This record gives sequence, structure tokens and C-alpha cells, in this order.
Amino acid sequence: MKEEILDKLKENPGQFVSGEVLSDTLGVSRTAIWKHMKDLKEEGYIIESISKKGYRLLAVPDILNEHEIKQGLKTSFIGQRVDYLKTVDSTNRYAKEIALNGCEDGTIVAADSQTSGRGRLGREWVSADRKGIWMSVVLRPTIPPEEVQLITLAASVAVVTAIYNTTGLKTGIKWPNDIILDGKKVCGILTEMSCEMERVNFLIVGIGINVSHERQDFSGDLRKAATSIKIGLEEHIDSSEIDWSSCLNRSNLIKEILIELEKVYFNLKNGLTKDIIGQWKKYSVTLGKQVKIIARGSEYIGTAIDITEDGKLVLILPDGERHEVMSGEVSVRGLLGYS
Ligand code: BTX
Repeated sequence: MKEEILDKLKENPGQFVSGEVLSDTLGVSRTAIWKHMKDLKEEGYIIESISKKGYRLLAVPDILNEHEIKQGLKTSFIGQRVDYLKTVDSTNRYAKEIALNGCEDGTIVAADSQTSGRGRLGREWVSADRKGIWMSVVLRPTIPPEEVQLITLAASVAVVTAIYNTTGLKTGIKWPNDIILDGKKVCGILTEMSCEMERVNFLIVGIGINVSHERQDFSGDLRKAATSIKIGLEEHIDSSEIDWSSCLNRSNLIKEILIELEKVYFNLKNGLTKDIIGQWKKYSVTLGKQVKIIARGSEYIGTAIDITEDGKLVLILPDGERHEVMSGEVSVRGLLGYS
């Protein structure tokens, strides 16, 4: 009922809707309407109430919940189920739990904060309360395990496109899973899977995006290495031209990511991997650069020249030898900047 009341206010932007009209059209008492309004205000919706006039929605700040994510979402299966959590240890951990219990293909989990956000190779992902998008998507593709890397690449393409569509900011992809803005990390993607010998049971695509952080919100090494959409907008776009509340609205960006993710996922399912690789290359900040690969116990330097059809990075080593690298076990460092 609370959501229906909110929708009625949203349908009449800037106008008062009387308690009587709400109570008649929705078939609940005026006291119930009043109670729901109180809850909505507590959640952060800015609602003016004036006796004899009714209620008016003045603003919808950046609020994350199931309703905001689903409202107007134009996807056919990704995001049809949304589990929103105020706080969770890790959305990937939670998503794995519900995937093991059989949740549908395309279920998403989104949280305002994570207490143990995970990066790759046991690293930590810092996930400040309400400052970013911390979400995981459960996918059940019928692909062999060796093609899973393509999903991470496809997700990177989806995020870059979605950030551009919602903010106008141009970001790049550092192989395999970082989204880079002005040489700093704005987003990380962690794909985890459950599989058998020849079959993937499910994948969890975890996406972490720094949205409204100020520089001082990053501490220690992150201050040099991380950035946010807000910082990027301040640097690149004339602030008088920015619609801040829309550009930094996490639900809007999530919706756009889900739409783009569904597109690339369909392409993958239909065997259009060349298309995804082509888009990935377009956004790559790694190709053509010298990189250092840090694998278990060894390090080597090479020039990244290409990516294979199944998503491996192709390097030319100093002795001219060609070498292909899988993403799972390696760290990649750019030698000149963050490539
Ligand atoms: P990664 O291993 O490539 O990156 C982790 C590294 O990135 C850290 O060691 C640190 O140096 C840096 N880092 C940590 N937090 C941030 C941040 N907020 N912004 C920029 N750099 C940071 C990348 O792993 C994959 C991250 C996926 C995160 C999502 S959030 C939703 C989902 N749930 C979950 O637990 N993880 C994923």
C-alpha cells in the first residue's frame, strides 16, 4: 500500500493530493494513509502535508529500495526479482545463498552498505553506506565454464554504456574487470560461479560502483587509486548543466545497467560474442599498453595486443613470444598509468 500511495504522489508532481482522494481511490482509511506517509518521510521521501490540502511530493532523493529499482524497469527478466538490503556482509555472498536455494535467472541483490564487500583474490571492496551501488546479479546461462570470462567482459561493457547513458561520462575498461575514470577505479566487477565439469550452474556478477563519494571519503591508498561518478562529473561537466539528483541517483543507474546487461547477455546467449569483444576493445584502456602480470609466484611484463574470443588477454613478451592470460589468478598492473 505504501508504494501505491507513493505512486499516486509521483503521478501528480508538485501537486497536492488530498487524503480523502487517496483514501477513496486506494480503499484504505485516512489514518492508514497518514501512517504510510509518516513511513515514507522516514525513508527519506520529501513530502509536504498541509491540512485541508493533502500531501505533495517535493523531492525523491537518492533512495534505494525494491520499488525504486523496479519502477519503470524495462527489462524482460533481469531484475524481475529484487532483494534490497539496508546492510549485508556481501551482496555476492547473499546472492550465492539465494541462488543455491533456486532463485530465478536475473534475480538481483542490492544493498545500501556492505560490511565485508569482496574483491578478487581475497581482496576487500570498500562499500560506504549509500555512497555507491553494491549489487549482484544471479545469472543461469547455458554456457561451458570456460566461457564465463566473457560474462565479466560483457558486464564491463554494460556498466560503461550505462554510466555514459545516465551521466555523459566516458569511462574505460582495464582488463579484465575494472572500470576506469581519469586513470582511477570507479567500478569493480567480481564474477563468481558454481559449476560442474561441463556446465555452469549459476553465476554471480557482483558490481561495485562509487557514485557520490567526495575525495575525502576515500582513505589511505584509495585516495590515489579510486574515484566516483560525482568527482568525475565535477571535473568534466559544467556544474550548472548537471542535473545532480538524476546523475547521482543509484536506482536510475541500476536500471540502466540492468537494461544494458540484458542486451549483452542476450547477445552472448545468441552466440554474438564477436560483438561483445568488439565493444570491449573499443572501451579498453589496456590494449596497446605494457602491463605487468602478477600470477601465483611469478611476474612478467608484456605488451597487451588483443583479446581472444573467449576473453583471454593476449600479450607479446619481450622475447617476442605470444602469451595468453586467463583472468582468474592474476593481477594486472599498468606500467604507465592505470591501464
Ligand atoms: P579487485 O580485487 O579487482 O579490486 C579490489 C581492490 O580495489 C582492493 O584491493 C583495493 O585496492 C581497491 N578498492 C577497494 N574498494 C574500492 C572502491 N570502493 N573503489 C575503488 N577501489 C577499491 C574488484 O576486485 C571487484 C569488486 C566487486 C565489488 C562488488 S560490490 C557488490 C558485490 N558484492 C561483493 O562482495 N563484491 C561485489
